[in-house]
Amino acid sequence: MGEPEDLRSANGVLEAELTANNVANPDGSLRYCFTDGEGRESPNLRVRPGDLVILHLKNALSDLSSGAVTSPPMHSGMHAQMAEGHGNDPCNSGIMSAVSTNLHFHGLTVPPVCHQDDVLKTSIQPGDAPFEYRFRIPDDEPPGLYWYHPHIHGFSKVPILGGASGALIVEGLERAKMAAAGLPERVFIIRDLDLMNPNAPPAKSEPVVPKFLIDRDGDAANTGTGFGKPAKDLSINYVPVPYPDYPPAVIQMRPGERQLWRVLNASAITYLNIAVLFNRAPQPLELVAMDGVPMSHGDPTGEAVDPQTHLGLPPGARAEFIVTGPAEGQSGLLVTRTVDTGPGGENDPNRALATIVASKTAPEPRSRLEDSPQPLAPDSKAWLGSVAPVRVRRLYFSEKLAVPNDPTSAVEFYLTVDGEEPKMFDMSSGIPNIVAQQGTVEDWIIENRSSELHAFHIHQLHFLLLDYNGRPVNENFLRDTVNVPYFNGRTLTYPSVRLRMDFRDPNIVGTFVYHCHLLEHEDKGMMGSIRVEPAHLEPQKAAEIR
Ligand SMILES: [Cu+2]
Repeated sequence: MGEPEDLRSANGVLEAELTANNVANPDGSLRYCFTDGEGRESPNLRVRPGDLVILHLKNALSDLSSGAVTSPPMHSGMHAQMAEGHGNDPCNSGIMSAVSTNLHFHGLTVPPVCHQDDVLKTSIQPGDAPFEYRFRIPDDEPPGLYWYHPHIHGFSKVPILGGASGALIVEGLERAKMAAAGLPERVFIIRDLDLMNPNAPPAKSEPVVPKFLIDRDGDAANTGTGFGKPAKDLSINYVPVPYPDYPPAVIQMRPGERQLWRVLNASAITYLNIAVLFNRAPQPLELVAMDGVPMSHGDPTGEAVDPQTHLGLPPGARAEFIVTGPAEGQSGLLVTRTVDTGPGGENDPNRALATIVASKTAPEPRSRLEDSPQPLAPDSKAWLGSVAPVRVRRLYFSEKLAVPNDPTSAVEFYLTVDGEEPKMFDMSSGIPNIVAQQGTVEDWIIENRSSELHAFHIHQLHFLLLDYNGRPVNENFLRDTVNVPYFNGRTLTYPSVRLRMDFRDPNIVGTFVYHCHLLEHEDKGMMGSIRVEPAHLEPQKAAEIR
């Protein structure tokens, strides 16, 4: 199995062309991809803190929706914007359609402004001149795995499902975690795609054959058994591992070799729970970083790695961990274990992703971490867990039928600030749902009032998971995406997570979004916006001028 090719910064600059392409296969499946000037597919963008990133993004998308003859559906705010004469300014066009594109740099703490990391207004149309992204990787960006993907609200699921995503690696993880020094590294991008064999019965080897049901999104519903037809197929580095037999990809390693694996869940809707098995026994995965941030980053108490036997990764999440290869002659398996998405969720069954084959002649990985790195200076900011929040906010996920008495009507998805009326996110609204102040820290309690799992993600910053379902979790790492457990209808309170949100970074002043990272939920309204005001404004003043 191949790995994405590397585009590395040189002399402090990474400059590349990226073209958004799509194609409809004869079987009707849609494939999306970013290619660089040399035709490399979804390359790894490798940068260092302080580097300048310049990307020339060209939109070469065509409208693949069946029977499309006229212009694609356009965002409701478009006409008003056009009337104001914004025309085709990609920074303010207001056009968000199936053929629009842009880039979001998931996890990076770069400013939420056009040409950097804005998704509220930035939209590039086919025929537009190449659009320039130009931003600096902050000097204090934690080293680790980030990623890029388009983020056109209402149209994010199809391109991601089609493969439009790639890794962005901030080098220097070994400077924060000496355990990784000198190790060869691998990048594994797991994506989901529409089922290649949707009508096939489950493999005979499955111990149970659950009844096939459809959830409210129209996907294969959670069977609660760990088996049966998945909602989506998975691929690893674009090698599909399709239902029903899940023919695994192949990962070659030298016997007993230690490697750093960087795993990204770039799925549109599929939750992963990654494990490595030798002879069916789970192996320790020495967790080094989550969501692009090294374990105990900024926490002076910890250098040790965290041994886990499985790693839950909602769509959008990343894990970087050290794997020790099988002995010669022994074979291993990279699998995802089943994820209980709730009675309203989709089916994410147990399945293999790749066999791990140990051989003395396995090719060495292309990249290797530095042998004797300069240790990273400790984070100058206090550990998030020890900073007092200035306030507590409550938000909740919920779902509702568009026509309450009609079970066949569309489902609307909401992410609401408690006390407000649940509404699908409105791109044309200039009023943020939340106003916060730079320099502060807040606690957000996020409830799930629906019967399916959701994945909370916020742009531009990381948070600390404090409580999961009311219980303290004592995590020594940060996340930018987290599962919010489903409501089973039997508890007196709704399930929730408590997150400590970090607004201390001066880079993140401006307006940006938070949303469910199941993209069909985001597309159907499960999103909100937050404006972070500069520190010199009193919060009350900030609210008045919004
Ligand atoms: Cu969701």
